[in-house]
Amino acid sequence: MSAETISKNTLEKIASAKSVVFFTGAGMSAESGIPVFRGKDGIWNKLKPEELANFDAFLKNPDLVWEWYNHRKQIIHESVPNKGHFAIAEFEKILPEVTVVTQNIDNLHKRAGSKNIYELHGNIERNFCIKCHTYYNEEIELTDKAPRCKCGGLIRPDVVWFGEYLPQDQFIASENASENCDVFFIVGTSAVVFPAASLIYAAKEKGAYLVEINIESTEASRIMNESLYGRAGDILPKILEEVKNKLA
Ligand code: BJW
Repeated sequence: MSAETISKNTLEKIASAKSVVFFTGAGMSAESGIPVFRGKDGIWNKLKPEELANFDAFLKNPDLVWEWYNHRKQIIHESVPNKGHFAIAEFEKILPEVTVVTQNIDNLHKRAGSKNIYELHGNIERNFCIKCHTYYNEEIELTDKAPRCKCGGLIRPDVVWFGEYLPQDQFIASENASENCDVFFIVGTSAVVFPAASLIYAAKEKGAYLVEINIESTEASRIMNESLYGRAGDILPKILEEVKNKLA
């Protein structure tokens, strides 16, 4: 269905929901100028994930991986939340319980004002030493070379690379929210990376109403109750407006 027509049933489900989850991916931040991973303009078309987004790649070439994260950190620092992020933050004010479960590492939900956020793939603002696990946050300078900890160990960004476990507290809390929500939004994700994408199926299994917002269909589209095709920054404010009218 196009963004112009959000079904009456979907609006009613949202307006009467006790608990809503927004599960978000890179497409959520695309309109903020942060590139997505897959698809025609995706990062992985030009760069190989196996050379950059795994621990062995970091050990083999720490400076290259560090430089790539610095570059992305700069893009993220210069970006601001878009209308979609703000709409989700606003939903928190009008619905009883809203949880954001994000695969993004960019902090934009927080900067838009969302409070109840779980980060499945870490956060680019944090860094830690791979040897002694000391955390370094704002103190890290954006240098070309991978910095070293006082103990001599390499410092890496606190993000989840392929083959690494997700932060268990964030994943368990996300699973709990997904299994207990009435409406589960899937926004701007290709839904191909696991275990994050398993939350979509967990929510479905427990009877949540599933609404997808994406510019194109995804791996998970076939199990949606409603798919809204268009930009998250256009569709989310429209849904917010219509839900507000319904609740007024
Ligand atoms: C818009 C829009 C707009 C655009 N509006 N929409 C086979 C081989 C090897 C591994 C595996 C395998 N099978 C399964 C695995 C496991 C692997 C995995 O899932 N791989 C698959 C890709 C095959 N998973 C893992 O390794 C995970 N860990 C794990 O499984 O641990 C257990 C384990 C431990 C030890 C040994 C073995 C297993 C970890 C996954 C970590 C993912 N990390 C990354 C990088 C994070 C740091 C960084 O940013 O650099 O996370 S990869 C990347 O993908 C990033 C994202 O969070 C994640 C998901 O991508 P996302 O968000 O969906 O973005 P895109 O680009 O894919 O999609 C964007 C969407 O937006 C598109 O649909 C567009 O259409 C849409 N869009 N503009 C609305 N304006």
